[in-house]
Amino acid sequence: SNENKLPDPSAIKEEILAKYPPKIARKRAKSMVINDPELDQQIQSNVRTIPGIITQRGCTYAGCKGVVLGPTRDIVNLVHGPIGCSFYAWLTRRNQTDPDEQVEGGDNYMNYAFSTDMQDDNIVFGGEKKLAQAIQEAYDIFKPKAIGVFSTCPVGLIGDDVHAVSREMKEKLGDCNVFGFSCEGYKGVSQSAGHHIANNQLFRHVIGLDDTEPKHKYNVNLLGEYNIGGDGFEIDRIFKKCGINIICTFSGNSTMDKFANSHMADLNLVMCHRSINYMAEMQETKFGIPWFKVNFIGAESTAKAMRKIGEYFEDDELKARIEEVIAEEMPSVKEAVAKAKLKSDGKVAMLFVGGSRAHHYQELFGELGMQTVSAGYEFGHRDDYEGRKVLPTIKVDADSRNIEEIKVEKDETRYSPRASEEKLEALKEKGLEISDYRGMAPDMADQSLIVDDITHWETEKLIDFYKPDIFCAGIKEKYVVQKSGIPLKQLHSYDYGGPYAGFEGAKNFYADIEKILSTSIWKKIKAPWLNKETDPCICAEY
Ligand code: CFM
Ligand code: HCA
Repeated sequence: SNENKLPDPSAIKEEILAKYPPKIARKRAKSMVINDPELDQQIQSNVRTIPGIITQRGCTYAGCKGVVLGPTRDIVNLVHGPIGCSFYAWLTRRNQTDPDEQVEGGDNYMNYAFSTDMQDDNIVFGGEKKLAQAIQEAYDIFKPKAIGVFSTCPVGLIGDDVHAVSREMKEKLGDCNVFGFSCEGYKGVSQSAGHHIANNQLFRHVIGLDDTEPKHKYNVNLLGEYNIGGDGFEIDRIFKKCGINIICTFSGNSTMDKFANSHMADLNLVMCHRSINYMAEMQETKFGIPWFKVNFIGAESTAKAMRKIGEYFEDDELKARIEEVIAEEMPSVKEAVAKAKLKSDGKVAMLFVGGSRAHHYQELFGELGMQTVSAGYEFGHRDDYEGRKVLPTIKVDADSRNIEEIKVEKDETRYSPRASEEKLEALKEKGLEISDYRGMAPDMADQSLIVDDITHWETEKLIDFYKPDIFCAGIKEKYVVQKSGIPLKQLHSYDYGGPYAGFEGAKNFYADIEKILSTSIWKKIKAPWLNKETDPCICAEY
């Protein structure tokens, strides 16, 4: 939290709500919380967006196909649906990969857009035959290790059984792991349902297939890191330097083989909790792999995460190495931040992104001396705002309605002896609570405004109120915000920059924010919709 006193947003909150019909105002009021870190506040989240209101959200298919499975290079991700669903998910997320990592010229299908290209007659007569043909065709051309089949909205509406077709084709092809995802776009209330479906199917069809003992001393998985703009590469660099082996990252720069062997890890590190907590929980239950939350966004958070890992392994040599690495990396970070701070110190930011970055990036802005006055997730759940303490009370998650809960049982043959009850108790005593993390709210200042699933109307009004020096969101928000005079930094794609994770990433971020804050170009712009002469559609009320 920050000592700077923030303006009281209650009046602007009332003004925003006054524009809505009463029923909608009552609903939106619960998703807008004036933060008081002292109070046990609740925020409404993970509920259906009100029809007719425009927000930032995407769909279940995006969360499953694009987010979780998108960054895996050697699986053919075949979209069963109309071509648009595949086209608009084609290389838009900037997840990077290194096909030469294990063997030179290794398989990489990420550049392709695979689709069954559903047509009207498939909607009327069914598309299962076409799907089987497409799987066969992809197999004949690429001979991939695996093919994932992703359902789009029409698949659910007409009832094509992607799982039955996948099973049949897996049997027919013999050496290719074919499995389907019931990730129809309309399921759940946002991308979040898609994460859950992806986690379940990966766990069911891939995790645990390869029991090879890792050769390294310290073996971890990094969960919820997608290698956007090369973030995962920078984290890999730091881990290598410290002598820690990442068996598998879920799912940045991942391969099917890495997934299959990931249950042999000693520890799971969870970066984006929202998208991958299901995997952490299931691996903990079945294989006894403990997990804790880490954040590699921010140099200080990176150092903190590495130290926590050192503590976990209880090895003095490792701890000393981690300290050495931090000492090597920090001086240039400090130099970079001091330079950027000349521009950034005391400035304010607003962050409205996804399900974790609106929290994680507050660390980086904090290092720059900038305060986040208002923030929110697109599709976070209450635990992402409030911390894990709320988990037992959120059983009625709106998005779990259509998701098959998979029953996970302890696997005695593989259960990690490293995760004994005593070990977990000992860690707790050291203040290293396993499976514990803080949400966004306790880390934000008194009177900051937290808004879930923010609408365009709310965005406009809040920009007017706070007049932030920078607004962080995605591509759909970017140009509207900039035309209203405020620079927008994309925290999804990084505006084609990055990496921003780890030590090198922090330096990149400082420099990019410094550049943005050094220009006054956006203030010189007059939004076209404010010009009555040139905009014929102007609303009288504006
Ligand atoms: Fe996790 Fe992500 Fe995010 Fe996310 Fe996303 Fe993303 Fe995001 Mo875009 S997995 S919740 S569904 S950190 S794609 S890499 S940037 S909205 S904040
Ligand atoms: C998604 C992907 C997205 C979109 C980003 C944006 C991403 O939600 O389907 O709106 O700019 O990070 O690529 O979140």
